Amino acid sequence: MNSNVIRRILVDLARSYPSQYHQVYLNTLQNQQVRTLTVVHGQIDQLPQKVKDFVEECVELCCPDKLHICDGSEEENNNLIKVLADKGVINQVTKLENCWLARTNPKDTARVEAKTFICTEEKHDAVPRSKPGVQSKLGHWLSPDDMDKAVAELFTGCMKGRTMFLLPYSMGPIGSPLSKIGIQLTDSEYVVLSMRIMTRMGQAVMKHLGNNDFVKCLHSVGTPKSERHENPLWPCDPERTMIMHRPDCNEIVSYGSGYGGNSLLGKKCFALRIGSTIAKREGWLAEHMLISGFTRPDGCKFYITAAFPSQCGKTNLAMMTPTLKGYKVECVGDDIAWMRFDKEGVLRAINPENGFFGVAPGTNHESNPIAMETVKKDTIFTNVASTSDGGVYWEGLEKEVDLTHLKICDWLGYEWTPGSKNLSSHGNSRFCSPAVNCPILDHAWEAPEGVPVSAILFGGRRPEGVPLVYEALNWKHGVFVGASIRSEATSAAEFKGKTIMHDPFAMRPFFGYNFGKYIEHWLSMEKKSQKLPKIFHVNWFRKGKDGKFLWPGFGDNARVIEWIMRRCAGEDVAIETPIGWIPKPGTLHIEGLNPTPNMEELLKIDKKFFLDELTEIEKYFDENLTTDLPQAMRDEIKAQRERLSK
Ligand code: GTP
Ligand code: SPV
Ligand code: MN
Repeated sequence: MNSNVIRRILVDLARSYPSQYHQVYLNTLQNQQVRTLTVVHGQIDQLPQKVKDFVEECVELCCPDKLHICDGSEEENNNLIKVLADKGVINQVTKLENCWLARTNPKDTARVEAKTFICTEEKHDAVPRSKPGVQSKLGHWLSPDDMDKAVAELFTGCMKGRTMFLLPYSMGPIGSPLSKIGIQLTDSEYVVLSMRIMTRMGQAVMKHLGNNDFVKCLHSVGTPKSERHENPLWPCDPERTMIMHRPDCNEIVSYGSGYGGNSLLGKKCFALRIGSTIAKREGWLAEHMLISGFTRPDGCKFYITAAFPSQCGKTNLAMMTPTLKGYKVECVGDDIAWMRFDKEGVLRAINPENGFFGVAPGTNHESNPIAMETVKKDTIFTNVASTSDGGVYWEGLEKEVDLTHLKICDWLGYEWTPGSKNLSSHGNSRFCSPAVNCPILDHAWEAPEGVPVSAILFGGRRPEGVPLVYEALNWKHGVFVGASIRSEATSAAEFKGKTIMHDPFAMRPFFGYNFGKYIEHWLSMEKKSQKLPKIFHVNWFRKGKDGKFLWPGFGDNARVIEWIMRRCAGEDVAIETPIGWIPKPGTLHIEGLNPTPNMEELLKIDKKFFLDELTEIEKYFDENLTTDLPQAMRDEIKAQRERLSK
């Protein structure tokens, strides 16, 4: 985004459409020249030249009244907390230590996939060639001209009356050869507080940056066309929200939302969308995956990574408390993995994040005691309910909160009574906690070289047909398994209902480039010099005829991981089926489970179901990828069909 280009577009727009609306642009432009900017914190002259240029360009565009250069200190953090608390944007959760609750504008509660764009000169660098007449479901493309226009329209003067914050942040430990630096400009204090938890943010990063390049991130909660607002405490512009990425110049521009992945630009925008394009160029992988270590009673430790779509169990698996005696789980990360093969050909993973932005509903001392411990201090809760004794509440805490004696105030701020037809908390309500709060954080979680990966898991919410676990036949088949992930829609994005959606590699909302090329990139990992992890597919969400989950899940998922570890160790505990290897009867440890799960049903492979599944996947590929689908995937479909038809 070049300010001269934007200036030119603005003037052109204003000339061609002499409406009042565009007159505003001209006025803004003129005003800009006489505006002064007050730097309220930090010194602009001490910024590296490239950072200074970036800030000046964005100040000129957005016209903030003030500039605050963040140092990341506790003092700065406390001051910002006070500002937000005084305004009433956040409230203290007095029962916990230094914890806060934010209630957002009800129109700004989740990622908006339909308004997320990848901008490239060539359309098909960003999105696959779909069938004529089919709108690609694998990302949205924007031309550089359209992006410049959008930026000019949306951002001109959008920070008037506000403070612009400059946040230097590192994805990955500061200084690690695998880490990358971003500079985010934002007009939201809430975003500053959250980014300080989710990334390594502050002065140390700026020092380390020097005059090197960085990912440029511009964010504004926006100014709605009509200044009227349902919730003045949470300004946003839902009608005009746009999240734009320019991989060729490492730029992210996000307008109109202050929530989660839309506004904490280090996470999905940088670590996945821009990250995946950098990874493609440099020969590594940026994935929507948890990373955790499993230790057996004999001391043998394996690290796994797992890609499940949003709200499908990554955080819970990453920090689970195993119900199998003598097993230990340690957490490296719960959402994003950057992985590359080292000189010895071992795949190594780092977690580029510094905190957890986890789903609140469903979290309790039984399902995830480690998360409950993690959120006890220094946490920002968003869109959960509050209790009259200064605590928090959400669906799943029924047995832990005294609902008969306490008053509950729901996520919208209204009094809430148990049994009410409305939920107390938004389905995508979250906790934002520093990683260091996690009592089972792995000792190597910040190791600059990353941890060695033995197995890669894929999975999703599949109420029907898909077994509890199966192992891919080989790497190529595993890539096909990843490309074929389907899962029930959740409230992490704007989709309503529980339709089964395609979510290849759990990355559908996060691809930074053409998914066909992404598959090729995965296939290219198969080299003699590289030891490939085994690939598995898991499904904790299969339901019985009564509509209940057949598998207890959570800590009992350790039983499935235990089987996976045995496969990684080369044990003969599997039988081959047309879709892959499943546990030999009796090899998956279910002892002690009450009631005994219906393993026959959980591991059942219905050929008809999988033939239909294959037809659906082939149709999806044909419609959405056409010629961009690598031949290897067609070969996998053919081979799987043959195996199923025998
Ligand atoms: P994102 O942060 O959106 O990427 O989600 P995630 O993949 O980390 O999902 P998370 O672990 O937060 O789980 C999402 C929801 O699924 C929560 O309500 C959990 O309680 C529920 N869940 C997680 N694991 C299991 C499981 O093993 N069984 C069942 N039945 N539910 C689970
Ligand atoms: C997800 O939706 O996968 C998340 C939450 O992890 S957000 O950061 O909002 O993308
Ligand atoms: Mn996620």
